[in-house]
Amino acid sequence: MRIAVTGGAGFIGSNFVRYWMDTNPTDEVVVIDALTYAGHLSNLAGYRERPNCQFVQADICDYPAMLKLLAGVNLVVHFAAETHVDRSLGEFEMERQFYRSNIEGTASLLRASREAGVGHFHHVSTDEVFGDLAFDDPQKFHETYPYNPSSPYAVSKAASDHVVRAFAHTHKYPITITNCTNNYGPFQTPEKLIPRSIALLLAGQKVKLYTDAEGIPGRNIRDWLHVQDHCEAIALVIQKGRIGETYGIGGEAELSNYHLVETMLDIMSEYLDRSLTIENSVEFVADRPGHDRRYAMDLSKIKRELGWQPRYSFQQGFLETVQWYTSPEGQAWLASLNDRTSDVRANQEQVVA
Ligand code: NAD
Ligand code: TDX
Repeated sequence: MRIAVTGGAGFIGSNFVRYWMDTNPTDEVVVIDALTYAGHLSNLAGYRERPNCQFVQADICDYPAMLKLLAGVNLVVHFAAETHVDRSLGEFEMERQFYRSNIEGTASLLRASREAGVGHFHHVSTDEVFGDLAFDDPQKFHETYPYNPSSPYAVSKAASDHVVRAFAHTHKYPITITNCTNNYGPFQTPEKLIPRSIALLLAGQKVKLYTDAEGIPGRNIRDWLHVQDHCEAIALVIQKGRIGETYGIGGEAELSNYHLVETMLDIMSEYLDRSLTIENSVEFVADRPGHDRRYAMDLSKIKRELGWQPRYSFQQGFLETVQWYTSPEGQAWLASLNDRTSDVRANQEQVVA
């Protein structure tokens, strides 16, 4: 089998390439990635060099290039996207890039896949398409929950889901879609909460905890899933899921950002051999505009149909993750990104308490 993975030099895409090559060692894998600020070839070290792996730097919006690359491919797994919410809230040139890559890019890739005769297209999406949940809402997001995206990033991913479904409907094209909650694990660009905070602590700086209008820091809740579990779930949906269906994926590990940072400080205190506390290591900073309160995914469908559930407990997965970023490998990886990874909020964050 020959598979193409878009966004395969990014965080989840690269973890997926390694997972797929480990579990399907005879498959040929074509990795397609534009290498934006979020794509790092070092994420694929040890895999990219193998004879059954081909890396191509290309933009998914480039239809002729996609058509050529997808010749002979059986399966497309589509991760490529602009993914950082804070960037989507920045300058219009940045916001526009979300619509271009995530919507136009998905549409162009779908057309090229069909034209090239690719037999299955898997679209990787997010639970942010559903908007947010109240802190005390007993209901979680599920596959038929109404779409209500609230940031340009979420809008672009919601639109991409619709593009995929409409294309499948119109052309009877075989697709599957997954909507997943927040991922964590190795090789995540240090703009997202977990790697950004670890990188700040390693540099002797303070974690920036977004603080709401009522002055409550770190109140927002996310449902955290280890990236390895996400990769396993995607592979299962591809191999055993029903064509045309959508599956929700999540970690069943809802945590406030405050609680997550406290746990991180405990683990990092041991590593740095000094007591890190909220008081000495965290700055409460102005909130993200329109900050979604809470995300959580109901896993009934994927459990019932495919027997999947996360393997990692948050405690174990998070400990291993912090250990990876503080390991020589993790620190070398972080150091190698310094010139390329722009932190959109750096030097702009207003301390509020
Ligand atoms: P990431 O930002 O780490 O990686 C994205 C990759 O896509 C990068 O390698 C980048 O170079 C590439 N890319 C961007 N635009 C491109 C283009 N026009 N053409 C080709 N390549 C392009 O993202 P991630 O966190 O690994 O997310 C991967 C996918 O999973 C995204 O579709 C995202 O919406 C989805 N997702 C992410 C999470 C999460 O918590 N990170 C959760 C649910 C779903
Ligand atoms: O420095 C920070 N301080 C802080 O308090 C950062 C970077 C974030 N936060 C808060 C905002 C969120 O409540 O932490 C939470 C997590 O923020 P992000 O890591 O930016 O993730 P989020 O906005 O929840 O979106 C993520 O999950 C869904 C991914 O970036 C998306 O690509 C994915 O679709």
